[in-house]
Amino acid sequence: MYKTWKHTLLAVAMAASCAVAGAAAAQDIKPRLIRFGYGLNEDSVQGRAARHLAQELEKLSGGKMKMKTFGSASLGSDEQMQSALVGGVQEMMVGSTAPLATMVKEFGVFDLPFLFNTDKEADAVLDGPLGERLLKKLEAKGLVGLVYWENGFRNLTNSRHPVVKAEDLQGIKLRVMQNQVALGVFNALGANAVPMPFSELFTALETRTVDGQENPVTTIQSSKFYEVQPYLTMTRHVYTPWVLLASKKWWDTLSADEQKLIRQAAVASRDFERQDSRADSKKAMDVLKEHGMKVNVVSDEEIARMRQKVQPVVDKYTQELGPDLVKELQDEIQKARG
Ligand code: TK8
Repeated sequence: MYKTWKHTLLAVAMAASCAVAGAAAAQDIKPRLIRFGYGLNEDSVQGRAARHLAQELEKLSGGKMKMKTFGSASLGSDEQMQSALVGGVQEMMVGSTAPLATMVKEFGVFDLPFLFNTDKEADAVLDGPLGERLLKKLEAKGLVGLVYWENGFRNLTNSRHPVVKAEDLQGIKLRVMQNQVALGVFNALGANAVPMPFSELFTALETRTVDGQENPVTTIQSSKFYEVQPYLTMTRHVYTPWVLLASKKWWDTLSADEQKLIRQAAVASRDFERQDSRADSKKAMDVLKEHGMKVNVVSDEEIARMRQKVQPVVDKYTQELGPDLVKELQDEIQKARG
């Protein structure tokens, strides 16, 4: 009897010390429940990476930090979640850079079209000093920017007709992300740009409140836009990232150890997500074709024409966002091109 009791005690003590060692000297880690929201559905790149993040954090913290993930904008659209984080009523989220531009205007640079050619260039710039500096700027606004996930190169879908040249956009009501740059760019291309939160997009397409939208193929597939959008035009007109965010109000209540663990888990989720996104893009194209989407690729000559058409708007927003910032971005892309 005594012996069993002693053994049990020993086992408990050992298990406890293992857990503490696993949690990297985290004596001061309190049990936490972190609500993590995202806009796409559970069966998407965001959903898979959110679950990876939650698992990573639970592992790193020896089970003390628990994350519950909420997909399909069930905690709100990107814009609403941003406000909830600022107010400290939600802990974490992932969302697009576009709506962040209303708080830190510099995030609008990622809506300038035809900057990046490859995802490698995007990784280099986002993980480099420029990407870091933009994340830092969020702190004064009540948000902690942790890492960039890949949303990806965006392509166009619509329910009216194939878009082969810019003129085909004439009269197309096109949903765009909510900032001035995205709006200006698509109006310059001839579309009738309508800013709208992503969470309202499927219904708007289905009811024909709008005719089209633009997103990476991974999202066109996971959000089932193929059900309501017969035409897909490969434009790769812009590469947009997602940002992993924490509420600054909440972040400041965490211990240094807890903050470190979240940062570690964030980096792990980023690496997982980018790999998954790139593998999934290839699969998504097949699925879209299987579902009968008519796909066309815009020719290089036509892309050059589109570039010319948007140039005045790009010049205008370069002035507004900061010519030095845009120059630095272009220089970093050149450097990454080698
Ligand atoms: C999801 C959005 C989405 C974005 C958009 O909440 O709004 O079109 O591409 O991924 O952040």
